[in-house]
Amino acid sequence: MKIVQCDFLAGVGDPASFPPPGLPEVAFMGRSNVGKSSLLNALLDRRHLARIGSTPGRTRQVNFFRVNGACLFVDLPGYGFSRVSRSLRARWKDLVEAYLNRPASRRLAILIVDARHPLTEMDREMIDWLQARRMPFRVAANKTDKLSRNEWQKNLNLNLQEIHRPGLLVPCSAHTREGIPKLWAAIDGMLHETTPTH
Ligand SMILES: Nc1nc2c(ncn2[C@@H]2O[C@H](COP(=O)(O)OP(=O)(O)OP(=O)(O)O)[C@@H](O)[C@H]2O)c(=O)[nH]1
Ligand SMILES: [Mg+2]
Repeated sequence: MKIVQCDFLAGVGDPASFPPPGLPEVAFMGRSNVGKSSLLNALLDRRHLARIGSTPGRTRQVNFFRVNGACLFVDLPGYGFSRVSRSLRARWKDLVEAYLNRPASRRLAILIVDARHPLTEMDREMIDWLQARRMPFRVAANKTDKLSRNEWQKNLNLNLQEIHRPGLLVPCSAHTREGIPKLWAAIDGMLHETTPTH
């Protein structure tokens, strides 16, 4: 898709305030600091649309961006950030679950994991959850620029084998833009429903 226009639609901290469902949605989810906002910006070729932080837990709301008037990109707050209170963690869970349970005409989830590490418990829970709900998704293994080819192959074989299925796992870098065309192919597939998205 050629991006002609994208803008911030809403930042929502309360499940009662989500925008009404209508347009297809691409949801960015994953551990805190893994690069969700950075990948969203890279896909849209905008540097500062979604706020990027060096402090984990930067995105605390569900942020909606309208793309070409054709779909919504949804930046979800990250999980697994250890230095937050239990009540904040519970709020996170309520908010993300409410978003995922919200009806959407069509939806693709992009679960972002760290290309350098094994999956976390929460990553696995997210995958199980997406599969149980039959929600189409991709796993974007981000920050590949921090690895040599050999190191990436090693982590892939050692730690990411369980999700290494053709089309599902997309090695990515928001910095070098590796994987961006593959993610776009998945998004376009969802939008046009010409190719299966799961
Ligand atoms: N080297 C490298 N750094 C990255 C990449 N993607 C993101 N980062 C860096 O990782 C840090 C976190 O990026 P964000 O995009 O804010 O991560 P996030 O997942 O949105 O974080 P939260 O909103 O806190 O959950 C920033 O310092 C980014 O510059 C990447 O592909 N390569
Ligand atoms: Mg973020």
